[in-house]
Amino acid sequence: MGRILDYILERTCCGRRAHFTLIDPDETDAESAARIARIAAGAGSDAILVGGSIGVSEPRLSSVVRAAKKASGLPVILFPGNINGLTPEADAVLFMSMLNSSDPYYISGAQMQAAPLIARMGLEPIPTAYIIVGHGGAAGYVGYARPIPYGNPEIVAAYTLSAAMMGMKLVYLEAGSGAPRPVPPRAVELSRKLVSAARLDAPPVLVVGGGVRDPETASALASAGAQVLVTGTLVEEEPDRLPDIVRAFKEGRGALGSP
Ligand code: 1GP
Repeated sequence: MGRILDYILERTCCGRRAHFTLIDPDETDAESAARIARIAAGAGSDAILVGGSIGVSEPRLSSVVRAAKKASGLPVILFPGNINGLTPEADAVLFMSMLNSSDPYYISGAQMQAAPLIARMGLEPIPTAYIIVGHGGAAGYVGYARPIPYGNPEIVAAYTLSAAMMGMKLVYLEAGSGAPRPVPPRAVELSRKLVSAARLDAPPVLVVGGGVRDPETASALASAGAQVLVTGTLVEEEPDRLPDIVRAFKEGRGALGSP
C-alpha cells in the first residue's frame, strides 16, 4: 500500500475524520497557493488537493504544488480533471474514474493515457471513484456526467457500493465546486449503510465535497458518515471561517467508526 493512502487510512481510522483543502491552479498562482496552504494547515486540514477542470498547465501546476507543500508541510495530492493535471512534484494522485460520466473517456480513456505517465513520474496512484451528484459544477459539465438528482440518494448509494465492490480505495461524492447545494447527508448516510451491510474486507473511505460553506452542513455530513470533507471555494473567499468548518466536521455529532 502507498504511503499517502496509508496516511489517509490512518487519519480516517476508528471514527476519526479528515479535511482536505482544494486549490485550483487555474485561479491560484504560487504565492496565493502558499498563503492558502498555510491557512489550511493552521485550520487543521490534513492534506492539500491540487487540481481543476479547466486552465491547468504543467508549469503552473508544478509551481502551485511546490509552493503549497513548502508552506504547509502537508501531503499534496493531485486531483486531475484530465491528463494535463499531473506533475511529479506531488506526493500522490487521485486516480479517478468518473463512474457516472456518459463519456467513456472520463471513465477509463483518460486513465489509460495517464497510467504510463503516472508510473514514469513515480506518483502514488490512489484508486478513486468519482461520483457527480446534483449540480455537478464544472467537473460535471466537463466530464459529461449524468449527475444523480439530489432527490435520489438510493442511486448515490448504489454507485458507492459498486465502487466498493470494484475495490476503489476512495469514493468521492462531488456536488461540484461552488455548488449551490452540497451532497445531501441522506445520500451519504445511505451509501455508508449499504457498504456496511455488504461486509466487504476493505471498504472505501467516503469523501464528500462541493458547496460546503458552514459548520452545520459539515457537521451533518460527518454525522451521516462522511470520512473526508473537501472544501475549496471557502478558503479563497472566507478563510477565517475554515477553522470552524474543519472543527465541526472532525467533531461531528458522534463518531461512526469505519464501515
Ligand atoms: C470541488 O469538492 C470540491 O471539487 C470543493 O468544492 O469549492 O465548493 O468547496 P467547493
